[in-house]
Amino acid sequence: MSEGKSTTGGGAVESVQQETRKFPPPAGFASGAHINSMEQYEQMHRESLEDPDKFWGEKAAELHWFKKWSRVLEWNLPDAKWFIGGKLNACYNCVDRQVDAGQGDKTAIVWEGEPIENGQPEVRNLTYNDLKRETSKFANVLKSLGVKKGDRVTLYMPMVPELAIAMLACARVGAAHSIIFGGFSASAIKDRVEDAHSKVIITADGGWRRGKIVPLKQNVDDALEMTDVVENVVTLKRTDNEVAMKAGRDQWWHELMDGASDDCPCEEMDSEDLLFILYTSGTTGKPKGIMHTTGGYMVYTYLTSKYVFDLHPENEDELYWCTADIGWITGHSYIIYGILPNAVPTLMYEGGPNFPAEDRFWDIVERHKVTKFYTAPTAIRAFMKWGEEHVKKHDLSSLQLLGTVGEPINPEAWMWYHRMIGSERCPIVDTWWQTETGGHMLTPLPGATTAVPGSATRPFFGADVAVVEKDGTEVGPNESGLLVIRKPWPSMLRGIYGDRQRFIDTYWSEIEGFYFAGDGARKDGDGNIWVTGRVDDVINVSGHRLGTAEVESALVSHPSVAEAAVVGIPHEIKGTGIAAFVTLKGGQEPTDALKKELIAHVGKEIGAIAKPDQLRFAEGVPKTRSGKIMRRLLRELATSGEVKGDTTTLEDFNVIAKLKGKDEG
Ligand code: 6R9
Repeated sequence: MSEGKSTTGGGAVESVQQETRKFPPPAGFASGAHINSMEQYEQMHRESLEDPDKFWGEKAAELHWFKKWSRVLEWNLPDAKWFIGGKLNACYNCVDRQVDAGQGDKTAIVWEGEPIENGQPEVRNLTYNDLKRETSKFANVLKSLGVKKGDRVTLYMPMVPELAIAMLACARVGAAHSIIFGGFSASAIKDRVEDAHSKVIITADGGWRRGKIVPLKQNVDDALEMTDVVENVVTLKRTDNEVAMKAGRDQWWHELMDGASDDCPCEEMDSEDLLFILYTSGTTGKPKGIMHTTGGYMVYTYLTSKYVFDLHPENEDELYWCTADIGWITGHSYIIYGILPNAVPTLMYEGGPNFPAEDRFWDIVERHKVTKFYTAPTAIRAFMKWGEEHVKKHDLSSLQLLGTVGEPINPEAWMWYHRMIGSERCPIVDTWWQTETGGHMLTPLPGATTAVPGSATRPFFGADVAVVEKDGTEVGPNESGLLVIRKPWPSMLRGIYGDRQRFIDTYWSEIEGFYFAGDGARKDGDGNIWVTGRVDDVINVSGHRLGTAEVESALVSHPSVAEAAVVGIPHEIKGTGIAAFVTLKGGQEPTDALKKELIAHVGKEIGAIAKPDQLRFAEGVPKTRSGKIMRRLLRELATSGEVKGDTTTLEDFNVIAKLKGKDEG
């Protein structure tokens, strides 16, 4: 199925520069695909940009609307409104619509829990009828707690069906959810509930992760010690560990659900009503609450799911699995909101990829007969490291398509995925997008696009993605530039919650007239785009975004620390690891014990994903004369121990020599 030859060899960056292997859509796949030729893709892409009203009007009509829109798009840079005047409900499109169509008994969610007891995994199937009943009941629970249309509800839950139920119930009553990934700490919860003014939190006693209990309720309790905005906490029993229940504030999920009516019609929401807020890291210490509204987000995630994963509800075997956590945008868009309206069952897995053993994912694929599989490069690299024997134990012949998301995939990992998991017969879709874009922006279409390992290839319909200079002009073939989006697309962010200025400064000020993504890229002679990574102070650790400033402020919040500088460094599995340089306050001793304590402190302040891989003590960090930390020098130092290149803007040349002398990495 493949052609061309490899010229690759070394690390990710080098091999991306030279990649020449090409993988046209497998013939058997293309014939049954929604979009099955490059001509068809190009024509539709052109139409989508030239006449967005017609293109998106037709596509939006594939969803259910209580009231049709009067205009498709209103664009006043940087504000887009889509499907103006249209009324719809996200939960209705995910659930009720399938029930109305006589498909109530069809499986909507296949869930597998982490623990395996007596050799048996815990599995639950939820039909659209089940989801309608449960989301209606929980919607009534939310109402009984005083939640109204327009309120924000925080969800801090494990990957259990009740998380999907809670988010869809929010959509049902018209409240925006703010989901916090279960790996985040108590202070992260506190910051987010305060920023969102969220009066209700839905959590669980715990969640399972690699055989251990994550104490979710305890973290919520700790967070609520620090703030008093939250009035009600609903706790799901999942792990049966002891938790404290505070009278007047805390209630059990099952007790509230017991008495709840299963009748709750979906609220008719305006197309531009807020569907959710999702916090993501930026270049300052404070996370940004990215806002997504209902109509455009639903249409775009529905359509990208349909075409990029080539979903076929008429195929009774179709079973789609995205391994992300719902706490990230990938889980929002491509476990729930984009997939359910396609009436294709979506698999949700609670636990880790290597529990109880390194073959857990492949065991799940085999047992459930997964057809479409979407994961992250960091996971693929971990599987490569764990060894082929774990894969070979399982029959993966049900798989038809593979996807990746989160960071650039190095061609070696792409080839391994293609060969070991896809048996050289499954197309791979490498999808570039962001929390802010809501859905896929660059991606192959599996029945049309010739894939090239390491490139996310072409823009999706409606996406006008370009690689430009600072002045907005396009760079030439193979030249590096900045990745921008030049026209509005339906699922674009509508703002940062409560911070209009930051929205303008971050996305709309760097390159005039265009959305600036924060990534660098180049376009090759064939028109394929290669995303090379962040060009701002955001680092991508295992596909999860972290601001260097966020980690720095966690470090300086420790009483022993005077100053900290954090940089990303290459990491075999995580893609990017974290190196921290720390200056201690006078009188503090740079001991190993303190180093451990500081690393643990970052875990406590942000979450385990933010823990530095290296921590070095320094007498000072190098800065430019204008006071900017010289991250490039620190990166070089942390990576190679050497500092080359231009240091003429350094404030204190001495600092480098001292850092080198004190290398404790
Ligand atoms: C969906 C998601 C966004 C950042 C983005 C970029 C990186 C994501 C990528 C990719 C190269 C891909 N990124 N997918 N880089 N190729 N296929 O990950 O959202 O968490 O907001 O991160 O991730 O750097 O700017 P988010």
